[in-house]
Amino acid sequence: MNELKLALLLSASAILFASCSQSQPEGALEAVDFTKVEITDSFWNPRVKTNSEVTIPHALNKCEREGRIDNFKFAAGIEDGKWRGNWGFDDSDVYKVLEGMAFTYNVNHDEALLRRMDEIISLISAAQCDDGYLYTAYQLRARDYTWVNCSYEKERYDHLVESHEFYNMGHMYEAAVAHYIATGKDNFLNVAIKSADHIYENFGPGKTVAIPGHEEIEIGLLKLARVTGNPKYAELAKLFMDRRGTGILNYNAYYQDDEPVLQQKYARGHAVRANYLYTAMTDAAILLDDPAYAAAVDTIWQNVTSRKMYITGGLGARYAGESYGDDYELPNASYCETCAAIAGVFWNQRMFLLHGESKYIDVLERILYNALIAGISLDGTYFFYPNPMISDGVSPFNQGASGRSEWFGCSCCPSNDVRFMSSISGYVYATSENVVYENLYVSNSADIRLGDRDVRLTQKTDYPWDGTVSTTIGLDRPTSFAMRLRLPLWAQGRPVPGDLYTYIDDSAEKISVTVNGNAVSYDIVDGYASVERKWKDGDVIEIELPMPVREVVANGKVEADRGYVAIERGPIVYCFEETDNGKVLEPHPDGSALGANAAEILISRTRPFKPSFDPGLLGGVVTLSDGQLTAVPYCVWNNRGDGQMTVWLKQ
Ligand code: FUB
Ligand code: ZN
Repeated sequence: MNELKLALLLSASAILFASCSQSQPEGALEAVDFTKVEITDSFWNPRVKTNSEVTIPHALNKCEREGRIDNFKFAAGIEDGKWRGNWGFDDSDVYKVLEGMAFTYNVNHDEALLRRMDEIISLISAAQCDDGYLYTAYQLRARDYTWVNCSYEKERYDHLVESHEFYNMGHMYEAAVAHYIATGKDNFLNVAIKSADHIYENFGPGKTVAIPGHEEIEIGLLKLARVTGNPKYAELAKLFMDRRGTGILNYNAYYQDDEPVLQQKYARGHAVRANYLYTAMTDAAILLDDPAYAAAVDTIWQNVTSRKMYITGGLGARYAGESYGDDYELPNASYCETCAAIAGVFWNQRMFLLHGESKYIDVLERILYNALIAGISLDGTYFFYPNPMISDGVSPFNQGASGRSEWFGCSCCPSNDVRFMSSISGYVYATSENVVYENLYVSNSADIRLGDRDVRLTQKTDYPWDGTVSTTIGLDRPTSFAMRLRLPLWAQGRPVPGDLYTYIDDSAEKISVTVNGNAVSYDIVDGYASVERKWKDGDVIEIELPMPVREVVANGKVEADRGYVAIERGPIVYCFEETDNGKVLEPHPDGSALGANAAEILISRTRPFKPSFDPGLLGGVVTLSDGQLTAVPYCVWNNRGDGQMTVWLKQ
């Protein structure tokens, strides 16, 4: 890639931050920025509100009480004090919470929130060394006295394999970019630039050949490249990725270092690390217009979605090493870290932007509505780190707890929830030259720039409980373009793109689309119902997605699920909790139910499950009942106390 081409691409592309881009290369896909979409529904809106009103203050409070903010103060020399915390990468929680605050500020323009961000940013800025280095644990020589989990050395960059110095910086860059976009202020962005310049000078071309043990900085660098237009940050991100598999980390698969990334054909190692890497590789494929990167992520994506993904979209089978398992290794006592789910959404969003096909959003949706939001309680203050398919209600699967926890010693997941939940509106729409993609169905109103035209969309739906979605189009003058409405695979008789899961009854009704009440024929383009016409102000396009209750079976190669069935409706995967059904698991021969795959409930195919909306239950959900058994959405399990739970039932 020559520098000029890279610079041109840099100035013309955007992910999540469409408002930053100046122009759009012909046909390039852009996500409609989260600031342009106001969510108005009763599923996501309460969650986003809880995030801003409850979870952000909760996480900030935890960061304050556990010394994470003071550590910046001490490193800056503003006050005397010793580093306090659990892990050297504790700084990253502050960055992630700041990122969530920035996204939230863009929605509510709360001056107090802006001031609080500025206070923390001024500490971060003061803590940064003159040369750009920033990592409070080393700056405060934490290991000399308190660093409980420290197996690291003590000088900067002397143990990059585990210190997470670059991981911290990646989160800082993401937060700084979000803050810049949200506020227009460059106080945080300048800290990020100073750090990235410092890392480039020390580890860039011709300098020390090192890589981080935990990917993340690559994502941040690519965002920095976009927002500053400076190609050297993309160059550094690519360098860090291309150095993998050259033995720097002893060819260790845990760190995705056993092969060069372009030769990797399957997901391996620590799942969050892996998914952050694949996110960055996909972003680099887009930004640098690099077909080799695109081919590599296509192959890995195929492996993950057809062999390594849970029915909930959860990623990462093993507790050991928090890692991906082998092909079809999907035990129900699954790890499925919340961070891995969030990273899975990041990755699939970029896969969609790379290829424009709906199957990536299908996978994104499965992760989003199931594995990801299961990680946070409805009240916004309790969290899961792993997200298993089964729980015996007593085994301490959640970092020592048998249910949700308020925070963790390593609190990567709660702080990731904070930043993710405030950015959900950025996943609803995308555009290309003459096309609007409706990717997620959620009541909202959106202002979309399509070329030189403004398009206002107002979506109304009770999704995910009901499949009717109507979108009113607002225009200043009649305009020709294509509306592409995603045809979810689940509405076409298929749960996933590959054959990892199938519906027992895979029949599918025709999906109807109307314009102003009249049925229209549509083309199917890349998995979307595409209706191209000259739209006029007030036109209403409506899609009706049938939502029968579906029974799902896993591919016979998934040993854990042989003879078992799971239940879905629309994008929602269901589970059976003890609260509704009494004990749902057979005891394991060794006395514990967790780890067993057995569930004693026998599902009767002659008594089909019927949906009914219960407004008073779990924030308002559709439950499924066959008269004897009641299933609730997996995403809201363990909101009524600890107890047994299973997704899979014996057939
Ligand atoms: O190492 C940083 C984070 O902590 C990882 O991404 C998580 O898996 C947890 O181990
Ligand atoms: Zn995590």
